[in-house]
Amino acid sequence: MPKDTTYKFCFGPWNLSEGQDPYGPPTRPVQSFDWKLEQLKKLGFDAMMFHDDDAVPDIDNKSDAQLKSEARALKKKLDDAGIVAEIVAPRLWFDPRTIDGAYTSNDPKCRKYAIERSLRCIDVANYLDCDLIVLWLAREGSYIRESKNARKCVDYLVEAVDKMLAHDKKIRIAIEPKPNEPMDLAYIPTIGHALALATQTSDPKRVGCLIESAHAILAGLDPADEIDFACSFGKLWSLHLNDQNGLKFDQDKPFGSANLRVAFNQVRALERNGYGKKGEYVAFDVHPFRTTKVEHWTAHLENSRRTFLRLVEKARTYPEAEAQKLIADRNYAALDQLVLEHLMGK
Ligand code: XUL
Ligand code: MN
Repeated sequence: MPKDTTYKFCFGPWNLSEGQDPYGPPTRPVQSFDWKLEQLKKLGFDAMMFHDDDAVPDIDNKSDAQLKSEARALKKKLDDAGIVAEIVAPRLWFDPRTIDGAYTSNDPKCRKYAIERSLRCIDVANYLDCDLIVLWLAREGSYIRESKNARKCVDYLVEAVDKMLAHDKKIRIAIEPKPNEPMDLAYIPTIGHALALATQTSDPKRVGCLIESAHAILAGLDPADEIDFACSFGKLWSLHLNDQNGLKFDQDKPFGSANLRVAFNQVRALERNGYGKKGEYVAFDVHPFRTTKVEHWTAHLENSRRTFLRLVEKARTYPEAEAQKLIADRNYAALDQLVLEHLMGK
């Protein structure tokens, strides 16, 4: 495998999923967290990303003391394995209180639950020595527009983020936008929305974003442009690379699987912005195909990293001078072919 020291790699326990989808049960036996951590270490990844209840299962039924002791036990396990906790994300889409949204639910009791759960998520992050919370705003949107007041919902989102910022003066928050699924339409569908929301909060410096390739594609955008946009604000603090074949359910395919050129351009964007140099991780939010056999369970992660590293080589060996000449001559047909030839190799 190509070697590179610029980038550190990460995935979450959910990326070793068991194959269940809305239409069928698991296709691989359920595995323990310890097994997943062991795979991560064996594959030579550097960090693990967590939902709050990946770290402390059944978190809502645990006391603060239990939360502390379980999170600390996990931290020890990670230390022993030499693995860092990259991010912690509150899972705000499972509990019955989040049926109609979490921070943007019409029911004030439900909004209160969502905020309290998020503050506990920050506590978990602290015990894991992690200063980055990711907010995937899963149910912050609507199925029908008339069911919620979208103007009020923006205020609710700002209020929730402000409560988190006040709870811990060092915590940073990265918003992970996604335009749809599970909602018909989400309130924060793109990086532009996420960064605009950040400016409304009490401490915009501590609010940034996470780009997921598939989510950008679902929004009809090019993930490379999203990367450049976020980086121009210094706001790209985490990354979920994967792939997506057009506008359908969120596929979380291996990086580069659907469109190698789009993947190449993401890597070029990361390279030109120096992503990773401030300690940011490259995470793969990819899932095994449902058909995957137990013995091939980690292949999508290894393959994504391999493709990423090969594309780093392609980005670094891109014939820049030749490309610049073609750009100066506005000969984009030749430029187009230059890119394809470079990707195809000899
Ligand atoms: C959902 C998604 C999540 C987040 C973490 O589409 O990508 O896995 O990355 O909550
Ligand atoms: Mn993701």
